[in-house]
Amino acid sequence: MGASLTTEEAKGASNIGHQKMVPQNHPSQPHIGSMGEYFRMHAESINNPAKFWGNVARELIKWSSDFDAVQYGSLDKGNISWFLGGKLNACVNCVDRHALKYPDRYAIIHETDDGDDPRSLTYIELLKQVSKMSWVLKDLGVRKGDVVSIYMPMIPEALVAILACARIGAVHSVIFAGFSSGSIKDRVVDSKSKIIITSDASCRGGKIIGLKKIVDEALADVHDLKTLVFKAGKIDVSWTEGRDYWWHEEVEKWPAYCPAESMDSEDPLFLLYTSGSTGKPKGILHTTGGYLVGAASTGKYVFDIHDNDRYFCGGDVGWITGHTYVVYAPLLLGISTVVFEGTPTFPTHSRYWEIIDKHRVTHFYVAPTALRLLKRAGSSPSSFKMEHLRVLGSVGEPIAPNIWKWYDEEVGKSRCHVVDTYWQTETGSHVITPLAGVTPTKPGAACLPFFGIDAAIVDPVTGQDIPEPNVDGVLVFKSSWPSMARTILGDHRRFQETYLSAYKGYYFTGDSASRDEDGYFWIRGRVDDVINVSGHRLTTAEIESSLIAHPAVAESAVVGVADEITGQAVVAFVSLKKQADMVLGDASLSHELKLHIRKSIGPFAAPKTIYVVIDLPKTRSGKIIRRILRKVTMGEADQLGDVSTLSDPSVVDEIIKVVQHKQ
Ligand code: 6R9
Repeated sequence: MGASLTTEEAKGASNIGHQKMVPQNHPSQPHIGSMGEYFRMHAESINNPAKFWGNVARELIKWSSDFDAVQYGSLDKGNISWFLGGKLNACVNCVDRHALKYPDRYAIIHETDDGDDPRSLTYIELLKQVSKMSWVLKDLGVRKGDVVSIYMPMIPEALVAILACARIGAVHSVIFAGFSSGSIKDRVVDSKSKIIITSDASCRGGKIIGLKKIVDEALADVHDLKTLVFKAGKIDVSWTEGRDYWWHEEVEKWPAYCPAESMDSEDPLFLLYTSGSTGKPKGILHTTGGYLVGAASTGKYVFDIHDNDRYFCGGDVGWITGHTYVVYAPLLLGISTVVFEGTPTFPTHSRYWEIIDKHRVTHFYVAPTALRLLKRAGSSPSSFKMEHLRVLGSVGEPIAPNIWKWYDEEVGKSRCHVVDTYWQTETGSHVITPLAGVTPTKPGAACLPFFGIDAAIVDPVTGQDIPEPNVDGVLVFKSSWPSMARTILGDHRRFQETYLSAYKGYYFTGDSASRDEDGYFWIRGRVDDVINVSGHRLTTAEIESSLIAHPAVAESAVVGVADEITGQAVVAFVSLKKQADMVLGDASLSHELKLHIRKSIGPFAAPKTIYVVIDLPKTRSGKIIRRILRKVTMGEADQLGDVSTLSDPSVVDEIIKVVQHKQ
């Protein structure tokens, strides 16, 4: 749509919503001067991607050898590549070029759980640490193209590990440190990792969690995999000689500079496992050139990052937000990124605001779930100055207008630009978003497509493009963009089926959205069985398969229901195997099943409620009708709709009784 807007329409857009004057402490004007310029640039990015992205890629990224062609392939064929023939190294782009220019600028500002003993790193220190780690990885047998798993807390060393992989051409696969040993095992086995980098423990919210112990459990029957362990010094760990190596002992052996591997633009940079529509997590693969161009260009234009900015993203490095916007975007642009090990509520509900003041943070980026939690807990950002803040970002789920306003007024003192950025693990970087200081915003809307995104709303059934204003449908993109994922590791067919075949020739986001009279996009939520809990992406299928693995469970069905704090919450229904029914009472069983999920997936996936029922509502062909469960859970048992396909309607009455009894 944006591509076809005329200049007149573009002018009209500047009367939309509210737009802030540039705050007085802004170092310079935004990179883009007007909405007209945004529309012109967007049109060029769609109509002449070779020219547009060729220029952006050469401006923001250092190539050791220029690319021959900007883009090749089509969504239809699933053979996308960008910047063909270009050679570069991601780590050189994030570290070396800045270490040469301003060695003493902070690259990483470390904030520990309790604020004591930070290990912040300047760009030159980061270069030294990354170089040493590169040597260590090579010495442990890691070669270009090998996969390295990283299971670490939010500490500077997690970034050192990531960048060292990039430096030697290894593919990093970060596993969120909240995942259980079973999830780690699935991921290291699927990715054929050579080594897993971890820490003895993590310290969050005043609690110590033994990460190495969880890794030990994961590797109990996985052979030929080494571990490299950073010593945070918090606890004793058990040790397997010949398999386990201490980080501090290994780095000491090596020089402070290691040459970087020259990589092809389309060489893999990283894998990140994400929940898909079946139980098995998918290893989403991103390549080097296009991903970096996406990260750097969104950093520059969406966040309007300028030299000397200090940027704080509260996301975890185990998710895509941490990859692109804790590590890559800020470091590619040579600014300082805050790495926060703790939680927003420890020791007080003011932890974020203290960090923002302490480090003179200019950009703050967080998920609405954290804002909801803090607002409800009575956190008072108004008692903090936060005078350097310019841009406030939101990510991961829709942000309700009242939370948007609280963010804007209380945190931003009505003088910051609020950007609600919509994107996915698969898109690599922002796709629908306002540009800070440029796009007039509307609370709750993700606004307009970023450069290169040819967004459309299609009819979910026919797949027909609905170009008119004021429409609802499914959000798709009509052409590829540099930072889109290239494949699912080992399963390109699944990649094509999931993203490229649902609506032929288009990229299918899996989200429904509407477009208003001004062409603004409002993201509504998933149309598949993905559940978004506190910005963590889960599927009904993965929780169901975990439940079924429990010896007492015969069948299970999981639904996502609205929750005031976490956005959505997991509610599970289980029916039991006959013997189990007699042994266990409901309360202890649902407690046990919650523990079981915590152990098999991770604590964040544990259902809020588990209902033990006699049977699940099914069609005559045996398909579970989750729609009915959702309605019953939401207290709408009187609006079940068409129940004629139910094989045994009395099951529903039983379920209603169980749910009402527990509520
Ligand atoms: C970055 C990230 C992707 C899913 C996505 C959508 C939801 C993300 C959003 C948003 C509304 C926003 N989502 N940002 N919904 N407004 N600004 O979260 O990636 O973990 O892969 O999740 O998150 O449903 O499809 P990921």
